[in-house]
Amino acid sequence: MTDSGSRTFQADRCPLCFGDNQCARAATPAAQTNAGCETCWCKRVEIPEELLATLPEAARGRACICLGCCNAAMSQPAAGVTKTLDPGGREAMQLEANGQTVLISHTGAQVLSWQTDSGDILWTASSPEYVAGKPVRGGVPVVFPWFGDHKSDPAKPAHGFARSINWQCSVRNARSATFSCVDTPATHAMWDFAFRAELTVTLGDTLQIAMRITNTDQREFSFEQALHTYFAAGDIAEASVHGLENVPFVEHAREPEGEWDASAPIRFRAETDRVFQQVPDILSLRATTLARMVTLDTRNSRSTIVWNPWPNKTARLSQMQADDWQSFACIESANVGENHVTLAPGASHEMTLTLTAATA
Ligand code: TA6
Repeated sequence: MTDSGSRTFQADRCPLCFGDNQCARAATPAAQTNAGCETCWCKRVEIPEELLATLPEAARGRACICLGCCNAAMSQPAAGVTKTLDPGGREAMQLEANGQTVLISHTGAQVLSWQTDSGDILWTASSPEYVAGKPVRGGVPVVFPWFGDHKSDPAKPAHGFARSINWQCSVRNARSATFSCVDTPATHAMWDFAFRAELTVTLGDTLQIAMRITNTDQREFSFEQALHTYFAAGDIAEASVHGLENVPFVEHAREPEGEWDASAPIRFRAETDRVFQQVPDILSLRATTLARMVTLDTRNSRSTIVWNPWPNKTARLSQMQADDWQSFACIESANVGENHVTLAPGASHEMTLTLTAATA
């Protein structure tokens, strides 16, 4: 027996309301055969950690939280978790922890902002157009299952469909939320494979985004992916990207810089749209006019795209004011082209990006 506060813990009673937690058992089909809890409710991942932390040590994983308490916990998001709307009026989730805030839209599981004590590390267009189902220009659009224009059908959406569909969200706590989506008839019409995609955002001293793709089909499939991150750069003319010196790349810009030193950090002096392959895990963006250095630490990302549209391409893009190009740099953690990913049925692949912002 363990004394939990003013009352003694009993394994067959809810450790929170001390009610008879048969109602919890009654709610699980297997329990109707008196086989006891099918899965102990104290282990259910949806129950916020803060609530589980109130249980006596001996109760964790043993007692069943009664249905009433469980539902009460589920209906009240944990502290620091706010169900909200993104600026386009779509469902969004806001996590607040240790002085930082991250906003994630259910549309495309798109991280839209990461507010820190030195401001928003991410950039969003100055007049973003919020069209139902269309990605916002900015934040971290999720690119899947192809990068860029579709290789054979220009009618299919650039950068795939993942960033334009609604993802489901399950929140662990104020520090972590997982968004997920699976194939639908609409996705099969564009890419005829069964899959599950999960994006887990974790807020701590860093911002971590983990993108996990699982092949739930009977056939092997290949895909491209990217976390197409728009970073606030202050004045792009004073920004630089470090870590890609002497790394093989292909320049896709229509009006690129004439000559540059590939052995030096990247500076932006013209339209830049470089796809690097066999990239290192650690890169950084120095945003001098923001007195900021952002470090990108990736796992299982073998490609990086560095992009700024410069004025002429900006004029051809949606959701861009004429001078928006001056204030952002895209550094996209990816697996594209020769580094596309191939998964056997049942296999998964997880690419992670961990961002750290520091004063520089
Ligand atoms: O990542 C670089 C890029 O492929 C550019 O060529 C440009 O098209 C950019 O992505 C933005 O694409 P979007 O479809 O979001 O306008």
